[in-house]
Amino acid sequence: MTTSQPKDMRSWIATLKEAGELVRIDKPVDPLTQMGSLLYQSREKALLFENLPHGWRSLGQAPANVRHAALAFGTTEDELVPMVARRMGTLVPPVMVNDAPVKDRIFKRGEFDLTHLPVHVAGRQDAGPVIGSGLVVSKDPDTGQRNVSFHRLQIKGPDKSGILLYPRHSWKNYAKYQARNEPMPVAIFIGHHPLYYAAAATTAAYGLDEFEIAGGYLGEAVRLVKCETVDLEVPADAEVVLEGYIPPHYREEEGPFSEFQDYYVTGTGKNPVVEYTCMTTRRDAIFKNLQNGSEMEGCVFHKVPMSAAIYRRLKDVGGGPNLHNVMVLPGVFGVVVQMTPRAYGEAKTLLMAALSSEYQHPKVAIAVDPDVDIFNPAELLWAINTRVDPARDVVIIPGTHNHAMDACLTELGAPGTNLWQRFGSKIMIDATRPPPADAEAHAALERIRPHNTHLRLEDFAAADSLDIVRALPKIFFGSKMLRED
Ligand SMILES: Cc1cc2nc3c(=O)[nH]c(=O)nc-3n(C[C@H](O)[C@H](O)[C@H](O)COP(=O)(O)O)c2cc1C
Ligand SMILES: [Mn+2]
Repeated sequence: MTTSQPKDMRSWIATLKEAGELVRIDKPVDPLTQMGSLLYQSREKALLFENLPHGWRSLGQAPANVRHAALAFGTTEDELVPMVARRMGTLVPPVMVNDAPVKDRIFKRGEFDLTHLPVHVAGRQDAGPVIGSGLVVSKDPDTGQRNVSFHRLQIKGPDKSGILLYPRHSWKNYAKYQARNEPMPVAIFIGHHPLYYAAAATTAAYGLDEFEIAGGYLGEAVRLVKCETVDLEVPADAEVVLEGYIPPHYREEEGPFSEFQDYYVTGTGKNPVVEYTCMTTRRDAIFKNLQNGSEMEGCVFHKVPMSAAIYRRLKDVGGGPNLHNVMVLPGVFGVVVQMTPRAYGEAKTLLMAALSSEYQHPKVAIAVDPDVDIFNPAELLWAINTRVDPARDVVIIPGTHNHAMDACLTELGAPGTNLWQRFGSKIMIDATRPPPADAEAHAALERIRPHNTHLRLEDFAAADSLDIVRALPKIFFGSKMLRED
């Protein structure tokens, strides 16, 4: 029997390299003062830092954008969200294994020092280095059900970090431990195939194991191994694992931190800490740095699963609309729904569902037709400018529960407490054309296009102009229109 190599960060680096999407950085880089600037600049390509303090290498901006995410899922940008939405419904249970590369090196308390990891400081006002790439495994103490999610971990010493627990599943688990006055065991893995990260960023039902979602995304069962000092399981093919406990009823100042919406202060305050008991790594472990900020790597992990979860929800609204695509917008509080309405008002029905899914983020929901490129914000503004009668097509819902990290809204309570929330409003913008069923009204908003959309400039350009033409961004006639011709 032949066993294929499991998907891990090594196979992902090879995929990026082969696709011409990886830039090697061989000069020394200081994570505390330099790495954040380099990550911030690299919006197109992944970076492999090969010369970091204490002999570390590290991968960052991988995925740097939705194009990279499509590469990780083995599909195209256009097909990505519908495909992830389908895979989200396929759960593959993990398997327990004994051969675990992540156990090559085992360091007990006193033998490791978190300040020697190449953890970077992302932005000018950040309180210090923060692990942004740690996926936190915890369990519900009543049922033993596992949860995996992202949590920022501000380094506070050789074996201590802060942790921001947004009121969702890990917080719920922690609250149960805290009510028993017991510490919550956690295991944190750093560095793996990006579909593990996509699974951890998927908000599903409480009690659903994100490793089963990861198995569905990967098309193979996740290989798990037992931890050394806590009663939890972690992926055998990760690069680094940290084990420890979150003590009950204990808080310390944490933040500010460069966050996903491009602001520093959200979440800052008295937050819990993690006390670490063990670190295990691969023999030649590669670290993973992950920078947040609008349109940075962190946003890609928000965008893809969130768009897919909303797509999955919308596809059955009202008995099966003509839904084409869904994409979360920069800043992560907006979402665009691409559809062909069957009836007047149907777009608003879908927008209401988009604003109330598994995810708390969406505050702005916009519906557009398939002739609008949803990956290009200029196209969205065009649709809003030319297809919206504000009095008819814009609806504001006041007094809603919004995302607690939405800095422009009123904050109630404080991070680390049960009342923490933002109280605000939501907006729907129907920027679709009249439905095709009303042929005349539909035709009045037919978008111009040239006679022939499969002609390519490069087939006509002179030889000495070819390099110029090839370096141009893809000319947009509407990607769907190009395919129709
Ligand atoms: C890059 C990134 C960073 C995140 N950082 C945090 C964080 O610091 N704290 C937090 O509570 N959630 C954070 N999240 C959100 C959760 O990990 C994510 O929404 C996940 O789906 C929540 O898991 P749950 O539904 O199992 O609670 C982050 C998400 C991403 C994509
Ligand atoms: Mn969960």
